[in-house]
Amino acid sequence: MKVAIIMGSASDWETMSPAARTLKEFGVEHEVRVISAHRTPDLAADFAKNAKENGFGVIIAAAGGAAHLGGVLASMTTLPVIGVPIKSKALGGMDSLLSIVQMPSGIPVATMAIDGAKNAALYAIHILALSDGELAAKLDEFRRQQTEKVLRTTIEY
Ligand code: RP5
Repeated sequence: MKVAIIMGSASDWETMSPAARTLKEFGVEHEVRVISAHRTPDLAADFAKNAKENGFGVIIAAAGGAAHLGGVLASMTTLPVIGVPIKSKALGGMDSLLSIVQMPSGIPVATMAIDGAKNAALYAIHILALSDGELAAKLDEFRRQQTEKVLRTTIEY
């Protein structure tokens, strides 16, 4: 199953590229697209309604400001949607965070940290790994190496 990385604007790409990089490192097929809940609402609806039959298993939705993208996509699919609040110029991303996290009961969106692109990819991998043993083994190895790295860390002072 593929992962979709959907961004409200091309200006989100710099923040979101680590998500694509992480998926690539894990060998997870993915597509990156710009779809805006406000500027291209018809496209957003079309994408969400057809995402499952188009082979997607998880949708990552990144947006800043009035960040309704994840919620709008989630309202039209039962695929898991992971929201990434993008740091905004005016309010530092608090607007994005609150727009994504405060979903009405019944339409969940898993909300990452502000600019949390890498964790969004990892969370998507966690979901796919539930039904993919090879991916689950890669995730275990990633965790093992991450732990090793921390244990080897020394501070010079
Ligand atoms: C949101 O508005 C986008 O997700 C982006 O984070 C923000 C600014 O978009 P641009 O004005 O740079 O296109 O919709």
